[in-house]
Amino acid sequence: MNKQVHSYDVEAATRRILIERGVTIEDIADIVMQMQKPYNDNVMIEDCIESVNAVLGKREMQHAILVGVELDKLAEKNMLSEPLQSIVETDEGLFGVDETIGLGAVFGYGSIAVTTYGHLDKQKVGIIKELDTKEGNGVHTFLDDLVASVAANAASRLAHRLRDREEHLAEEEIQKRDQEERIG
Ligand SMILES: [Ca+2]
Repeated sequence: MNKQVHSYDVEAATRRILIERGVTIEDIADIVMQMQKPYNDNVMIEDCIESVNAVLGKREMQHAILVGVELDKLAEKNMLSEPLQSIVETDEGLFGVDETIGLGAVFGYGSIAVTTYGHLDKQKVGIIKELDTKEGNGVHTFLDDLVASVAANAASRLAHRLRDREEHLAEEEIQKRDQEERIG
């Protein structure tokens, strides 16, 4: 029988891999802040951090990060087969699988997540830009899109939560909705 991996281990590995690749929760929260500020002047960095943490608790997001970053790491070590090695290593212009993996993980958080992801993909805000331009400093072909995906999900989640709060939904109801979001 195959060994079942505990979800705590998967989440811990996801968090570890982000730190290992130079991306902190705060880096992602800063992007969320920039995305939400124009729509909600009262948004606090703590809200953004909380939202990023919640998104990282989602299995679909964890799996996307683990797959994408693994490919970045293998490319860095020259361990992919050609021609994929060269394509990933050079972040070849027409290679879109990195964007597709990031996009695939934003559907669970609704249309705001999808449009925010598209915006981040074009504008490359904050750490995303740093990763995108980190020439000669490792391969981050997948990581920039995955960070955009986490940030877009966290921004969408936060937008909905802020509205729930405005409408004075009971904290219990907000928590319940959150648990349901986690499935997927
Ligand atoms: Ca990319």
